[in-house]
Amino acid sequence: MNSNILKIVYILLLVNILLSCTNNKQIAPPKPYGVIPSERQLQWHNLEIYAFLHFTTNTFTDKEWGFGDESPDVFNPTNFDAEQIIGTLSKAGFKGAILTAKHHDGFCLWPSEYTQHSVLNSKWRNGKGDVVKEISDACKKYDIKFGIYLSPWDRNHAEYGNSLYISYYRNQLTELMTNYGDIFEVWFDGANGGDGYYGGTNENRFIDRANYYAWDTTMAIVRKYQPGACMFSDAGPDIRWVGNEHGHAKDSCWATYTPIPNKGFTKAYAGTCKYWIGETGTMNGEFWIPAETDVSIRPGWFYHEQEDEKVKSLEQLLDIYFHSVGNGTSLNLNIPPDRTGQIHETDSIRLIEFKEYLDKAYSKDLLKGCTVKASNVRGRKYQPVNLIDDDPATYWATDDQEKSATVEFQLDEPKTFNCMILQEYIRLGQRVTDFSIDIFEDEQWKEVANGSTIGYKKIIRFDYCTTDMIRLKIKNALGCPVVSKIAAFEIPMINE
Ligand code: FUL
Repeated sequence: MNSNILKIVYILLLVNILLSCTNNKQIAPPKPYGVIPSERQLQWHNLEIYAFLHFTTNTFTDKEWGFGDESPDVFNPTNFDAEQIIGTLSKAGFKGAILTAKHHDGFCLWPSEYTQHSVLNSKWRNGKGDVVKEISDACKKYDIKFGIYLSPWDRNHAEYGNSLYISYYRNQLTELMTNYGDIFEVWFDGANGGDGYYGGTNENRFIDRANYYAWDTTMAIVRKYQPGACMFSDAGPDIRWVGNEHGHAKDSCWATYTPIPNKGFTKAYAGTCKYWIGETGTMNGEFWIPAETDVSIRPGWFYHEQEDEKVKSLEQLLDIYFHSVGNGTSLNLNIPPDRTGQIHETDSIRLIEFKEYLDKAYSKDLLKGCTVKASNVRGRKYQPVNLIDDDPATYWATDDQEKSATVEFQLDEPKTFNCMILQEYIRLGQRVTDFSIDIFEDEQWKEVANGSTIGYKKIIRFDYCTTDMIRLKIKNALGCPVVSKIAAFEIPMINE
């Protein structure tokens, strides 16, 4: 070997060593952008679909809001079966259930130590029953998370409006937080104060919404006994109301949120904030308070026989699903047990249809195994191939200064699809503000869909298209894009 060849070999070796050093250099992950979710919120995001169970004396009196003067005797389900209720939810793919332990009428579904106005004095199971216990036990059996709704407003209680009631409410909250195992969500309703029975006085009682519940102290009970539970109200602190009851979040939806108090209030609590902002949240908001979309499968929240014909159709449920889960919120779908104390057959059939549709829709991710390349990659650990693996802990990220970038997906053959799912790696905050999905057709890129936010999840639907090259174009983001998942599906048509 002459000396020139030797020199070239040495140089090549050196270049190789240098290159592998750069590749192996640990490049720091992006810094979190803005506020980020807590561990309990991350757990909650992953649930995506859970159920509301509205059940109380209203089920038997055919009301939506009981006045508070109902005799406990009216609560008498003929064949209460918690396992039928929770088993049905489990079969339908639901991950949690939130029970109205007490609605505005004040009747308690558990034998509370602090009142006689409960199952204790009902005919049901000769006063020995406990709906909260049976539902929470069934949740444990079916591995479904269990949540509690405890109405702050109580139209039965004689002391509602003064401080004695606040002690009562907190005692009840403590009972529920300590006697029924792990709770994943506690639901604080913003509907508070007005007319009621109030121990027989039958009057109007209005409360000082800003101070009456001393929410910070009341909520501390939940944090103390159930640190893993998320608290819901119009203003959080963990989950916000989506601001409507028809099941839609806005297409542009932020998990970040700055609750704005109503006029005359200095702080935003349940029932005291501009709740309609919940539909979009707040870009660059002060807190991470994602939205829950709550809506009923029937016109009312409680079961009414005359609504048996009005159970939402599969098309309606899917419309709700795509506008709630599809916009990064969780769906809390109310399925009210009927007078037997079970989920009505019509509702249960619909839930199974819903599950079957989603299973079919998501049965084949067309991006699996494709070749991926990005216009910018932060480093070896942040390759775009992370977008198509099944590991939610890996993600594609760009260099800090790159707020727009593209990723191309080369399929091995043309495929037809009409839906894509995108997910940001929200542990590092919500970032994307503008994106599109393009396909390569007739020798050029063509936009087939676009959106603004992605967040925990964005499900985007469009007309069927066929291609072997797809592009995700992040047009803008608040910080460098950090995206963990992208998938493409051919989903069955639905008539909305
Ligand atoms: C509202 C209540 O007044 C309804 O009865 C229902 O419980 C719904 C989920 O929240 O504010």
